[in-house]
Amino acid sequence: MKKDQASKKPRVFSGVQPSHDLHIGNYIGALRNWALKQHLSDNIFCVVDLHALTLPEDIKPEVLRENSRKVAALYYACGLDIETNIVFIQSHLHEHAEAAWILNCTTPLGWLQRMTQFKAKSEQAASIGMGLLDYPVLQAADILLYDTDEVPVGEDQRQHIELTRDIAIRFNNLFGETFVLPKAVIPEEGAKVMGLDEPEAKMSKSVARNRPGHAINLLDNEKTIKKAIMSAVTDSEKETRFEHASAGVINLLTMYRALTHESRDAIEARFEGKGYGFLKKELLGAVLETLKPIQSKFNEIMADRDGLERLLAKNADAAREIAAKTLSKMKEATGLG
Ligand code: ATP
Ligand code: LTN
Repeated sequence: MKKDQASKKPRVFSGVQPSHDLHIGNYIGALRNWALKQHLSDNIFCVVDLHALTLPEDIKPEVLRENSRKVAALYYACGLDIETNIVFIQSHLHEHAEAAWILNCTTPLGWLQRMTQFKAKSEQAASIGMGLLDYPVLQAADILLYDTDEVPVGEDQRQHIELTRDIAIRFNNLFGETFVLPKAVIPEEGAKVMGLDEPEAKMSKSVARNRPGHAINLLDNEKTIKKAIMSAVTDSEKETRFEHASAGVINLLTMYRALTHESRDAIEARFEGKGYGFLKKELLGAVLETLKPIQSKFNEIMADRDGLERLLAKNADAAREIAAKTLSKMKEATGLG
């Protein structure tokens, strides 16, 4: 479906699961980019707590509820303007689950069984609920309910956004033009930050929870961050270069570049012949400089809990106004309601 041509800025929608503490990979791959380009678009950012429930053994109810507020506060602390962005908690609206059910009925099972994230997570989980398989359909509902044009995410989400397009196309073919087709927006640098202790694997919240030194969490203190960076895996070479270095060294350089916005040439010149200890020290400085204002803004927002609750309730109303319209189109098209 074409949006009103005269209409305004592109609609941006994205979200993060409030499953565990957010890390620097979430920031570099997603949150930071939301803030950087916020003035160019009409933005909705969701704390996807229904998604966090797909591995229910992983998270206690009171922790999930508190994490949802913390993640919303972090969205703002990472630079989103409170006045111009809609930040809300997914489960505050019933429309997402309802739209997901309708899309479930038009999405072939095989499409979901092919998702690499489902395969990886189901291998690790002790027991697998239907929600884990259905996760990308709920994600498609999130995106499609808001006539989304762009979805800024890290590399690991590319497949889910492509699936969202397929789900939208199939629904449009079956029931008439209903959905805008969204596209993924993935950063050139830092779309896949790797684990500090295992640079062959993506830095991940669920891994970080059980492995100190895997990630740098956005709310970590200086001592913890220093320890994680100083013990990051590198190699026995001495070349501090983007090309032909080991995965660990490339990861540290990539984080450094993403945080400082310096060019590759400038970075290689700075670190030439200096050894990895120097690189780690400089990276530590860049990380602390980035996280300090984020942490203090976060603390400020969390100190006014009532204010935060009121803001989230107001934003849920604003989101509902948009989502309800699309859901009623879906119901109309399918003969429901
Ligand atoms: P989990 O381990 O619980 O799946 P996660 O660390 O993979 O969590 P998500 O909530 O799945 O984080 O992702 C939130 C956003 O951060 C998404 O846009 C995702 O693409 C991005 N992201 C996650 N991990 C990384 C990473 N290591 N590097 C860059 N971007 C990332
Ligand atoms: N699956 C995403 C989280 C997510 C999301 C969304 C991202 C749920 N719904 C809609 C973008 C748009 C993840 O990052 N793990």
